[in-house]
Amino acid sequence: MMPRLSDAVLAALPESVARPRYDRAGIRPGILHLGLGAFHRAHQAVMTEAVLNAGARDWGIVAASLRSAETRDALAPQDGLYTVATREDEREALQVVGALRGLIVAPEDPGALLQAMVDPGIRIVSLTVTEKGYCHDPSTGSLDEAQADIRHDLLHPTAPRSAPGILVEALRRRRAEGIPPFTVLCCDNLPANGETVRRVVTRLCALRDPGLGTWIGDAVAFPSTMVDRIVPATTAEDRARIAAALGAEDAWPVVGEGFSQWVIEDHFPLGRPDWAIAGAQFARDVAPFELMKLRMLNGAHSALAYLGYLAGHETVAEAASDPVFARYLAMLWDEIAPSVPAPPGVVLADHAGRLLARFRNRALRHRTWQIAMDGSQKLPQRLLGPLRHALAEGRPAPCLIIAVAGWMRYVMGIDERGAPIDLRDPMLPALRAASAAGLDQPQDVARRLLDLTGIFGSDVAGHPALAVDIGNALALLVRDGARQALSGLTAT
Ligand code: CS2
Repeated sequence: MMPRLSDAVLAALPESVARPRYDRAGIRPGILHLGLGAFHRAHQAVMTEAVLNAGARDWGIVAASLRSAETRDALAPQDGLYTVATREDEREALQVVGALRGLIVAPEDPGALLQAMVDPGIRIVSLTVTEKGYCHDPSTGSLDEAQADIRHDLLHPTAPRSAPGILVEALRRRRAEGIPPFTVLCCDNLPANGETVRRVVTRLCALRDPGLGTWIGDAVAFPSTMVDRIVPATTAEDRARIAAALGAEDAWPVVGEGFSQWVIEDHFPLGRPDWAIAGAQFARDVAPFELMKLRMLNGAHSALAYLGYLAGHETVAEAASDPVFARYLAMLWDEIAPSVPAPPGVVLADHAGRLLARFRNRALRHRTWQIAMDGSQKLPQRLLGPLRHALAEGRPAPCLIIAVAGWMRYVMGIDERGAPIDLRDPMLPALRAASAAGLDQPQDVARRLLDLTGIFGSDVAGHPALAVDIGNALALLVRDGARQALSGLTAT
């Protein structure tokens, strides 16, 4: 029988597999991470591993899952070790990462998580809890005070469930114990992510205790970051292939592309790992990088996810290799680019070419369905921002409009062959109610979805010509299907 990956088998792994070059037992935790998903393990943890490999001793990671025990259950029997498989078409490189030095499942023991966050050795609390984890209103970026976990945390502030509630309580305890506050490092795809987290955290705190809210706003650093690496969900095939290559079973490896970028605002009052060793860039202003990432990459991803799913493309690589979709993508990027101030040294047309090559990486099975998830949280920064920009400049934006209509067609919940779509979205009840009129009434569905101000604000629905264009695009998608609609659009 194959052994399980663990410290004990590290030395016996094939030589081609990279592994920790330091004594794991000598590493002290300096980072507490909230949200132990594949993205963290393939991105920040890999960069931190490089710092540990270079000799740092006090930047180990304690990672907490805020919901399920699955990842902990997979990694705890492996001493926290896991494999990162970097895949580019035919090539695959394996690295076993040792940076995780503690695993916590918050719902099992909320006290243990808070206690770990109060440890003076922890100087950074980083987060990948996805867009919805910040409990904000996606159209304004303000705390959604009616959200269920936030209501819970206001009633039970010392036993919080939400990421903002956990940050507030941990910071409060540090202050009460005279321990300087950790730096809060958001690594999710939100616009102005540091500022957004500061806003929700200080608001939640002020609702609880105005004095504490002011202190958090003044004393805590919330640097912004731009994170980028395509990391699809791990498949059973990935697990089997990686186990065969390791000669050891890894219950939850992660798989990603070769490209990895991290741009970080350099504001860490208690210090930070030297992530530049791993290629991270430190910048005074992350905003241009972030805007480019959210609009050019994530915007195109979401457009491909909805329209590609409807056209029957299971993965991004399949969709981006379909000539109709490739033409559409090129036109979409031309519509988005004017809304993006290129960061220093970047030519947007070249950037789009590199994105297309990344999307076409056939070794990654990045499902359109996976990216389609949580659209209500993603649309504003990915597609509506560039759409507003085009409107303000009087530029036509048919590709952005059909992408928004593609999301609407998708949330109608029935695919082009009449099969149900497995919709995942925190606003699902509202989306279902708004699209109840169904496929026969696309104009009505479009109007009612545009009225969801949490997603669209009030300006989109209030713009009569735009609302009509979106309704017409939705009617076209219903009538002709996504591929034919794009074929017509890109032929003109
Ligand atoms: C994707 C992102 O699932 C999604 O919404 O668009 O996870 C994307 O793969 C990453 O942001 C790439 O850096």
